[in-house]
Amino acid sequence: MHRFYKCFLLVIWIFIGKSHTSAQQSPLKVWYDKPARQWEECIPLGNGRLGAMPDGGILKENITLNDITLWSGGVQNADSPEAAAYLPQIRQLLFDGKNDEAQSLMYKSFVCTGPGSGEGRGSNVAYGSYEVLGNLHLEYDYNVDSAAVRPTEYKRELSLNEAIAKTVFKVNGITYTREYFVSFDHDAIVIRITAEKSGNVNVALTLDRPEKFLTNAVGDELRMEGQLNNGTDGKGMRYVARVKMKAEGGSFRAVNNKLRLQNADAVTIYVSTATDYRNPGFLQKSAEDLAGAFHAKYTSEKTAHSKKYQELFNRTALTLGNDDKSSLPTDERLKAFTTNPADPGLASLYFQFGRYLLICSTRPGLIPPNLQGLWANTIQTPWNGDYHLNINIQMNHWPLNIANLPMLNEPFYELVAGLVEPGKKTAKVYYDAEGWVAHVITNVWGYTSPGEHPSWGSFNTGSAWLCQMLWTHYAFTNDKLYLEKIYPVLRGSAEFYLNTLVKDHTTGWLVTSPSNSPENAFLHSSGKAVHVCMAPTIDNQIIRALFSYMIEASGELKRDEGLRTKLKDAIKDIPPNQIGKDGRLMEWLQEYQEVDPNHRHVSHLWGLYPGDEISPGKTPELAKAARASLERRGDDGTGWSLAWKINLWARLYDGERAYKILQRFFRPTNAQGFDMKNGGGTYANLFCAHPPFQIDGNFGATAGIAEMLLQSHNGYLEFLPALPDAWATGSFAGFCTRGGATVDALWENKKLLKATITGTADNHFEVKVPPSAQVIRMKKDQKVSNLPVTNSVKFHLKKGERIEITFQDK
Ligand code: FUC
Repeated sequence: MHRFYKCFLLVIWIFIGKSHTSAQQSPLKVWYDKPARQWEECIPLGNGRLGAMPDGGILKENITLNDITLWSGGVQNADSPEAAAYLPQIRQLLFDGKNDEAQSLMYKSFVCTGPGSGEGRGSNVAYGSYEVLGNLHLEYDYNVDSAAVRPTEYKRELSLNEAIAKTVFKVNGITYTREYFVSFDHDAIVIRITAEKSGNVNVALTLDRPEKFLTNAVGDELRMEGQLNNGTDGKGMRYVARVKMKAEGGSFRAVNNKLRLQNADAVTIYVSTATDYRNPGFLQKSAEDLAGAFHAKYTSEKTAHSKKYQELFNRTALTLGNDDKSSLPTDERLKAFTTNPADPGLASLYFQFGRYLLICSTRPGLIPPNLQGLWANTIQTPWNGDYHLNINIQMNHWPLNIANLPMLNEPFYELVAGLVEPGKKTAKVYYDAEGWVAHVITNVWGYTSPGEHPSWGSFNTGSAWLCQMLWTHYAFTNDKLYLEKIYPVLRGSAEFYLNTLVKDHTTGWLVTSPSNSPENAFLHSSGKAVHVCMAPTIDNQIIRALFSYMIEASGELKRDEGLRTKLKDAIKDIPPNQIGKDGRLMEWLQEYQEVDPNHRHVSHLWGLYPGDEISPGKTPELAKAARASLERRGDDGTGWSLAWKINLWARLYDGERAYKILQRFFRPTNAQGFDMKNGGGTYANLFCAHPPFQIDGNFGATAGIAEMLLQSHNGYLEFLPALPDAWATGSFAGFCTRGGATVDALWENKKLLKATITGTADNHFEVKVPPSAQVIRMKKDQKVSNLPVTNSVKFHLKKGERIEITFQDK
């Protein structure tokens, strides 16, 4: 290895060693040399509530505005009271192998009342849709004829280190600079425009949205207000957006729906928004937010903003090798990666971009990132921009534990906890069962009924999957107070499945019925493509996980002994994972032939990831079968499907294959519209393309990159379990592990050199020593011990205690 690079790594390591919380590889930039030509080329900014996406246009600029709470629709009762009456008959048909008939009956009976999600176009029905807040239009004048405006030295960039975007260019020899951020300090959007030469800033502002708005200049403020459709009496959510300019010099006028500033030296524009979602004082609140930002000094606001953001962002660092290609504009860099993936810096940038997106799209006290995080540019967001429970909302939260953003679990917890009450009703109405359940889709209004079409809408194990996510957060934090908090949610979910599992007389197993393997169909003996079935593999894996967590939690908290006994009995009868004649892990209880062998959902591999019941070490036969299934599904897919496969290959310890999928995942696209098969890729602004844009893929791949470097689901820490050659030398800091610790690591030529584990909770830990290495030294509390060669090292850490392990080649 080059000597310089070695020194560089050492310096990074010392830096990391000092305090991983302040460590950060730098600088992390996404950048372009031209304005955005479509929305998916715009830089996304956000502060967990407000979003802004400037296109960086020269004469005209559009900034798409978002507020994560802005939803049409409203609370409704979509439970169908007749459904439960059909349940025995549907189940009997399934026991009799008449899945086609069971399905026909379900299509008639086991759906919601009303239009449900409106087939994914629910903005005008009660289900509602996440909607764009509006568009801020800026018109610029450069004191020359607009036809003569020829910008040079154009650059548009986002600093991930600061959460600030910038557009810089020259017109007529004058440098113009625009800075944009969505303040984590005063909860407002801030845009500052300066010209190198005084008196050269000319800008006019208007504010609108595609419908349901009224914009007026009120004094020197531009105000847009409106009310969305709730799908019943039309009187849905109310919102307000306010814009104000702070001019430095020049002449300002506010007329009708326009603010105009001429010949100023500089201007700072402030935007605040609010909705009445759980916020009756929203008008007042938005006025206060605007005033707070407006009266702060720009430089202080900017510094305070970045500082608050960095409290979260700087909790990890990652280097995967050289970052030479950062000199390419990001869109060019993506293109280059398709032909030559020797750009390890792109993966580390993407990892940190994923963390950036998560920090920007949710915050404690609010709601979790939706299908598009917080960014949408239409009234009818694809699939209503809602929360899908059969992969999407879960994937959105995959990185938060390992990538050290534990505080962002809170909005997710709140959303799930909010489903318990409506979900209890749904459980009673459809299944006559205790406990709570949600089906495939939910929104900010607590929707728990099945969707309007049972082929996808009747899958009900998503709610148990939500519980698995809640539990996983506990596994990472070992926080007993949090366990107390989630316990009732888990218990209610376990009660539901305990109540609804039925005994299959042929096998004696306890099965879910009716169900489906998310969105996939099989060829039934009737010759028809059928979705409806009993006990698809994913159900068995998820319910087994839920029951085992509940057994552990109730034991830990010394509660519900009776329930614990029941769960212990039931868990033994849940169908095991089965391997088919072709060596693949079976997706269904029977060895059906799937209609689409390359289907994007890889649901039956849930037990491999995100679950933990299949692993090459613990269950080698099942891992082999999972591999065979994955081979058959192929290496292509939609954005989130590719992201899931990265995690799955990582769990199979196949770093090269995971990297190959990452290369496919980074394939540049500007796709508009829907592609349900193999259209996955990455837009120029690094948003993931399903297509359309869906943020789950961003978060899934972020988690996948981390999963290639550190795993802890087997009860011990595994370093570099799926390291591709492309990342032969690198380091990370501040990753989190199950048990409650943060972890730093340094490696070279694919050999682990050093690891540091710092307790965030009191616990026992075990580190698996990579096969080619041996531990030479452990240092804890300044006490150094030289160790004999073993396969693993075990130690106890108290919160705040740190252990340093040095490795060398055998
Ligand atoms: C699930 C997936 C689709 C899409 C949608 C939002 O239904 O099967 O691919 O991601 O959610």
